Amino acid sequence: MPPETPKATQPGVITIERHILMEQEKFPDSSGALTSLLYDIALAGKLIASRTQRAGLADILGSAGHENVQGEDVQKLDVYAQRTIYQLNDHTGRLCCMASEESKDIIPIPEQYPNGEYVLVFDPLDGSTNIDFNVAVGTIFAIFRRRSKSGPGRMEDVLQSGREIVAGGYLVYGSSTMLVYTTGHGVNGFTLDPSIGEFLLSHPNVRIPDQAKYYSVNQGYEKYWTEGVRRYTRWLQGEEGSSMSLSQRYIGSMVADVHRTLFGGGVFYYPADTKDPKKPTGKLRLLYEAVPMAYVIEQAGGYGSTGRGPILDVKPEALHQRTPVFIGNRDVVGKAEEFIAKYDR
Ligand code: AHM
Ligand code: MG
Repeated sequence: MPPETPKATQPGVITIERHILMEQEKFPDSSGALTSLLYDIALAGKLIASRTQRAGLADILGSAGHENVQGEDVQKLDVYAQRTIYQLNDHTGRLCCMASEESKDIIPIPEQYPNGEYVLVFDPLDGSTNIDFNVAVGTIFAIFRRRSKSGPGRMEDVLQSGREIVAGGYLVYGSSTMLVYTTGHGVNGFTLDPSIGEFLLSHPNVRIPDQAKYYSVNQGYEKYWTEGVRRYTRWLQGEEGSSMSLSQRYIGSMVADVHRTLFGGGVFYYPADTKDPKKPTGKLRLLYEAVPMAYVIEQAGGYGSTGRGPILDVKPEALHQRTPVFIGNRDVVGKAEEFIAKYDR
């Protein structure tokens, strides 16, 4: 008997490479640049994960000895993460520029390399103050199509609203390393199998649970909050006429806090406060933190708000612009908007 021709079946194990290619097949006219870009981000994630897991061993713990553009102490792993993402992407001809939380200005593509059609914005190592305590940290990214026609990328290419994103997501370096991303067709999560060095699809078509479970905020800053945010927090605790009573969790790494919110349900928020007069709109940055995470959560059925409207609608005016952030279940985040509209005029 001649051997049977194998039939095409659903693959048992889907690597991130295969998944990205399967996504690309939905767009027959695509150049493949976005596919390769996403794959390079996954590769950067593997390199950063391997470094963070050795953080206590190599001479990489602690401060690199200088401040970043936000006036914060730069950790050595921040430097490594920034360099890794930059070096994997500077020469590929896919990007016309990059922008990072750790760089004051737009990061140009070196002259000897071609400029491409996309823009990459990223926070190379979010939550890095937690590194010394072996707490989960992460990388956040978003990809936009350039607006200018050609040549080096310009400010107009970077300052786009979240509605213009073509892909976004994050990596969380926790008890395992995960990559969660979306190209606007649902959210998928991949877990790094360290024994084979591959991201495998572990969480297909992620949806935020209907039932909210946790609220997540730095409650140590309550004295700096507005009346609306204070009352909202009491509502989450079951007061102010609320029928829900949520548990509180706060890691202090946005990626990890939003990751838990995405899979566990609830709300993560970092509101505007009066703690630092230089940061009246809170600590988190619109482009590198709020927008990509809001994009992921909305793609998973949730909602991201500034407290007064959708984060994705905000048109950035400056590279390092900050914004209040409320991210989680649609109804729970919507309630924050109600309290803020009522009490914080
Ligand atoms: P970073 O990008 O410098 O690490 O700062 C952002 C981090 C977020 O991950 C986290 O949500 C927030 O800072 C925690 O700030 P705080 O310590 O004020 O609660
Ligand atoms: Mg950050």
